[in-house]
Amino acid sequence: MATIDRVEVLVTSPGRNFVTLRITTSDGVTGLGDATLNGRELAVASYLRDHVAPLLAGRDPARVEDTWQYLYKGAYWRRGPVTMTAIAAVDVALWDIKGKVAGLPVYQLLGGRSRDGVLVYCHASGVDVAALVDDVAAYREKGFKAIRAQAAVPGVSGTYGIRKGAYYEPAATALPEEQLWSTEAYLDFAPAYLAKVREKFGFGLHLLHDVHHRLTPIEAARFGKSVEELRLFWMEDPTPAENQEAFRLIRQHTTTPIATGEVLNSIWDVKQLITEQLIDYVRTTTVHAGGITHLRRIFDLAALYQVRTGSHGASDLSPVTVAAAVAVDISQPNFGIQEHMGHTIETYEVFRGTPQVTDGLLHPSEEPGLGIEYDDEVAARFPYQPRYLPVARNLDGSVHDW
Ligand code: CS2
Ligand code: MG
Repeated sequence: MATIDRVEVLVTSPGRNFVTLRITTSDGVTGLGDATLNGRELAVASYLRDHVAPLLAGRDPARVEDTWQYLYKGAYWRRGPVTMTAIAAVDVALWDIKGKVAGLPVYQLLGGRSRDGVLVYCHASGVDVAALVDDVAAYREKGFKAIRAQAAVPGVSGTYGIRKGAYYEPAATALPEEQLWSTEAYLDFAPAYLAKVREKFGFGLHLLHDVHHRLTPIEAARFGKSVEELRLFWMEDPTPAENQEAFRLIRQHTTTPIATGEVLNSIWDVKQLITEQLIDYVRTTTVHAGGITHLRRIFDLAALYQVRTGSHGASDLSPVTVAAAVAVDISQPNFGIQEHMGHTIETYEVFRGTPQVTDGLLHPSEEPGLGIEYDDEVAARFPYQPRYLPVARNLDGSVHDW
């Protein structure tokens, strides 16, 4: 029997920080898992290096489920982003190994294709409405069928989601940047610019919007009602996600579909949202919700309640997560949509083989495992850089949800 021989925690920053776990078996087979937690990267690196690697040595790499249970139940302390990201990295690396040993891409191990390709949505944004409309047009030209639209609220420096250069990278400063936020200004402005986008492009486009946890339930209800005629694909994170019950009030007031879950890490965190049908799309990911093993458990629960999947796919999730997401998405019956922001060219040089979008769809690699190779030499050119997400403050100086 092959055993786990080597466990390495790799940190690189080709445009942004990524933490990657590489497991090597006694037969020389390697597997990769993403362990990136934006702004708290080294906490997961330490969790893996100091507390997980010593437990993995000598174990059977084929025992994916048992290793998951061992790390989850065996820690005694459960859930939370740091723990679940660390467990996810091990889980995904073991699935990668299992695929390579079997000579099959991971999606084949998950039951094979349920669909021809994975529908993705990209991010259009603008410093004003005209710039947003131009950006949406440019993404349509590239073949995207689903587009998220965000415009800078006039006078509000802390508007979420506005790209400045070629890439949107909110974790851009060595200490958190403080930005101003006004809910009133946002609520007056956002429905109007979303209406402009609809007016310009019609209904033959899936239009999405991310509220980014900034509203109270009653404000979110008002927002959802005010955009009902625009038939959004979804409004995302209308209110902070940790209070599952809060979504009931939003639900009772609007038919605008609701997506949430990018910051949630386990089936327990989404149980009420799903079983009480308080949302339409669950946004948990392989990297922050315990790997392929646990994510499928969440998605299967969601299927029973007609909740579809819509996994987070921002640039702070590494190409290893893109590959793992596509493997799950292509096979999962209740798949809805996959977020895809893309990565810098340098990132693609570190993570060779990352799936690319064609005609608005992602396709899984046909290579055994996940199909990603980590280039140590290129990675070494980009050492870790402390980077933090911004912090939002209301106009009176109090801290708001970013
Ligand atoms: C976002 C993310 O992609 C999204 O929907 O909400 O950009 C999020 O802000 C980052 O992943 C935070 O690390
Ligand atoms: Mg989001």
